[in-house]
Amino acid sequence: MRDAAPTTIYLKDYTPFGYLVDSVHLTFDLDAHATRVTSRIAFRPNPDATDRTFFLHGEELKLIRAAIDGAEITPDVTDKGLTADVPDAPFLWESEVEIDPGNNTALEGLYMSNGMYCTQCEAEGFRKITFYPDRPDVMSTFTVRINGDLPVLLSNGNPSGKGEGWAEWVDPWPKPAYLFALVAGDLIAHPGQFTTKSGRNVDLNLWVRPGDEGKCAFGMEALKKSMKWDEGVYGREYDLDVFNIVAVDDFNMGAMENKGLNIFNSSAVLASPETSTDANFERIEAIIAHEYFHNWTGNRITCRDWFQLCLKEGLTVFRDAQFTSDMRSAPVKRIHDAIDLRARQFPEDNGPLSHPVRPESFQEINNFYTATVYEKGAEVIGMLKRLVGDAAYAKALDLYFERHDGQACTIEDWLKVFEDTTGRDLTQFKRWYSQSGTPRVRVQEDWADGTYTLTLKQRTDPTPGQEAKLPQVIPVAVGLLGPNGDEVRATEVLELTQAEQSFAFTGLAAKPTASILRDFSAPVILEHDQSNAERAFLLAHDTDPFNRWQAGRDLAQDTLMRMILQDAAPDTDYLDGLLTVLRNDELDPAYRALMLGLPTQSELAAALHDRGHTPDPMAIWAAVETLRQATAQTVQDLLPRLHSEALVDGPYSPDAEQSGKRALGSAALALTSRLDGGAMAAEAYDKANNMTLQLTALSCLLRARKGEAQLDAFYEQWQHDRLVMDKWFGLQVAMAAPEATPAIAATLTEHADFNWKNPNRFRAVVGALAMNHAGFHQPDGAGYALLADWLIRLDPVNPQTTARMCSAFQTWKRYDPDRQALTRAQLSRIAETPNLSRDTTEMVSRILG
Ligand code: 0A1
Ligand code: ZN
Repeated sequence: MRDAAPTTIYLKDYTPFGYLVDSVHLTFDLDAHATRVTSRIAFRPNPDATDRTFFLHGEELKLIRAAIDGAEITPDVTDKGLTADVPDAPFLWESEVEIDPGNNTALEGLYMSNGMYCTQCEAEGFRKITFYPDRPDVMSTFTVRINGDLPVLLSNGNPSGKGEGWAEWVDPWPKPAYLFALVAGDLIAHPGQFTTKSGRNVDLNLWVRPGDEGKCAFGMEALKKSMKWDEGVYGREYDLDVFNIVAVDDFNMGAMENKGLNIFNSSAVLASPETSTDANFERIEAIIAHEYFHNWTGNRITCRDWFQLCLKEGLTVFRDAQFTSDMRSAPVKRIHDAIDLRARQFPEDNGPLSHPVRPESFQEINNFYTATVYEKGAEVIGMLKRLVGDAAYAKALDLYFERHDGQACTIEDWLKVFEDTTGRDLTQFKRWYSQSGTPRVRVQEDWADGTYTLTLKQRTDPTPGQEAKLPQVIPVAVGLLGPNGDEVRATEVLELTQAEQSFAFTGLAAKPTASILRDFSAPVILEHDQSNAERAFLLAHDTDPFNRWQAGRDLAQDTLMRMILQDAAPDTDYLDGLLTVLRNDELDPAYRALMLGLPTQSELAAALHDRGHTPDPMAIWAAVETLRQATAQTVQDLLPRLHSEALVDGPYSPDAEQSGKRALGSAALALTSRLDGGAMAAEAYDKANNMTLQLTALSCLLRARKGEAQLDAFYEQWQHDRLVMDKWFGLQVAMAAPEATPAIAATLTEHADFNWKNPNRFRAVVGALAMNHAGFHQPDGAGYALLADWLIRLDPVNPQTTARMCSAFQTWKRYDPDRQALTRAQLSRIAETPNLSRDTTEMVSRILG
């Protein structure tokens, strides 16, 4: 049974643990339903702690034996852990427990996936393996012996011995328990080698299930590139003799940075041109880099407590974004990141789940692996770098690594290295970590006597638990363009620190057009009443690629809003601007493809709500369809040539150049399908020789309400490949007509291959339902009911994935009273489910508000 009142944990209550751990020795005797875990842990009193309560976390463990300094004891055990009387001096703790990995469907702790043992310990999974102070500030070296009748037995660190049915590993770097990992199974290695800049040879291995060998090469190359990049850009070298990556099919998240033994969701590492799209390749490269970069930002320097999660995640996302920008196109990456932030983080930050980048309380930490902690956390670092400059950023990071290596740190430690290297007072900047909500910056422009004055006003709406907001430091990158399109003022970063502040640009010959928030210099909502003529001017002339794209986006949003609210026709400024962009062969194809994108329907709903209107999902959907149709007609003559861009010569490569061309070609095919009813897409489907083209063609056909034969053929072709089958499931829901979406999703959940206990498959159908805006928000509430049914079913099996998917309901208060009532009923139904997990209970109660 659950606690009646779940406990809330507060940042302000932090106290260090009463004991330090000098070493951990673990022995695993693997068995599907009765694995024995024996621990020998050397504790000593912590001189920096006052509370000497000896409490070890432990959940779902069967205690067989416990001893202190060799003498057996009987500790007090509850469902949360144990307490015992211990000496006021160093002592050896021993315990033996039994666990049941074969029945662990929550995928936290030691569990099984397709006959393979694997672990997931972040954030608090180690306590499901053995009794331990399972908190990130307790760090120790680990020695692990695995006994098991399986060919491959892996753990953290370096191998220190192996024989028939056993292997031993020593991790010399002290680490918190959340970085512990063990993998055992019938796996095949894709090997590689890396020589570090100081000449250390590292054996790399990507371990996969038999049959997946052909999907390893790209991941291995991405790993080597990441290792090289971190040496070159951050001076960070790898620190063990081996680096292992394992692909598992059942995993709640993307991947995990366990020391020397990264574990990946197979969707985040396995790739081949036939089975993966360009977007998959790009994501895989970024995730491999992300996990690898954690070796320094997360592992060597870790978090004092889970409130500091952004210390490792914000920084590591920032680093992986830098890596992707260097490997691919920096403007394209920046635009993708802004799209993603607006799609995932803004709704979170402006709704009932809003929380600071560094939260101050939680019930279940797993609910705080959020877009705010990760992506806004990375944006905060980007702002800091912009404010102090590149050289000072590099110096501060050197100091961070030098000062804090081997420590469990806080945001205060992080900011202090910047204060110490730059002399800057970051007190106000720190509000980015403590204030939730997206700041809005309103722009006012004045022009007189050769002086252009920009007045910026900032405000942040109240968020749960934070009524009043203080001004934040907002770096606003601005450039000015003259009437002929020349840049008359190069980019300058204005520091907005007050609620309202004016900035004057003098000595101008004519009234300029301002390009504001260049490169998306801060994660804010810009409120700038520009005319469409000004937007079209920026779309044609802005030298900042981000804002040039943004100008097109603003035009698109403006026309969509007028189509929705006033039944207006599609705007010609937008359509003409687009035509000019598409005709311009000097522009990167990837960039032109981005220009063809529209704000998401959910974003439009938010924009309508912001302006005091109640969004009607069907009206939004209809406007987008009409605009797409008008776009197709306007650019019709260009489409055959643009589509042919996708058919690049030579062998497939997922690099930026080829994938950019395919993105443009695919966008052209999608528009063409609106004119020819899918004829060209059917041809493209037959000719497709990689998954990007195959899936694009299939999606165009489905959107044209065709493609039944191709859908069946796709199933026949790829039935054996679970990652491709996830696409087959997901695409049908994503492309469904709004009225048909809930029924199509429901039918797919009855398909023999719908293995709902696998998070990837569950997300492919149920997650896609929540992402199909007009389909999910059907007026009869069928979408809400179906999602709730499945969340209720999944919760006892996998609380973490259930809780994460509750966020589909977070925007419910934007919609009309009928939809609100329907949503509330479903949320209440979930909340009232007996024995609901702590994870889901917390999410639903926050969403209900
Ligand atoms: N630290 C990982 C993310 C992660 C978090 C929790 C997990 O299980 C509950 C798994 C992975 C990362 O940032 O990649
Ligand atoms: Zn991470």
